[in-house]
Amino acid sequence: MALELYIISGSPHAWAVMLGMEIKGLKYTVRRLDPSKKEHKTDAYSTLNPHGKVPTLKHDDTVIYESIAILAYIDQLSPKNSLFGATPKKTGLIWQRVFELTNYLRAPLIDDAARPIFQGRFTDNPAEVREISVNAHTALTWAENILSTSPYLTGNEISAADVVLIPYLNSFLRAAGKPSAKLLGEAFLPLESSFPNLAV
Ligand SMILES: N[C@@H](CCC(=O)N[C@@H](CS)C(=O)NCC(=O)O)C(=O)O
Repeated sequence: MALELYIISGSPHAWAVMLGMEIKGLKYTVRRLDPSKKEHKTDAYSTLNPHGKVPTLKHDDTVIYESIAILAYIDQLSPKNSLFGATPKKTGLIWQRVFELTNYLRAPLIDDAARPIFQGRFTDNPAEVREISVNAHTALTWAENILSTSPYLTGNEISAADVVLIPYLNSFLRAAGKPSAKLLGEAFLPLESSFPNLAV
């Protein structure tokens, strides 16, 4: 069985799948696309992913895109370290957390902060930075509170929820450390001081 994963360097959604692959102990080949050459917008790639986004997984004749769908797919390829839980209660909680992350944490951390910073279009208006900072703070406080009572987002074992959270958090922190985001960075860095449970 040949697993090929199409990624763009720095993509948090691709990182989530790569992290999932490691946790599941799966071997795979990385196909890195160069966004400066628009390799993710070619006709050939659009036959794999019509949205022109990464990640996309090719497994022999099967093609899956959307990072969380890929995580669900690879979870069934190996019994090692279940990502989506083995009981109704666990599975329900994991999916609840995954949706909470994509609905309430992704926009403040990635869409409104990390992506504009990396793309060189982050605002330098202090009032706007303040709003972005407050929203990111609210999102991270939600995760911090959960992690103050258990080591992972759904209990004592790592799950798909943590696999989704970790790349969002790391992408946000990497962006917040950039000189162009100094004002934002000051509110979050170092993470050990602002969110100690997220930092471990
Ligand atoms: N919902 C999608 C999001 C994928 C996504 O936004 N990928 C970004 C990289 S993190 C991308 O391909 N960006 C390139 C573009 O939009 O041109 C998923 O979870 O896979």
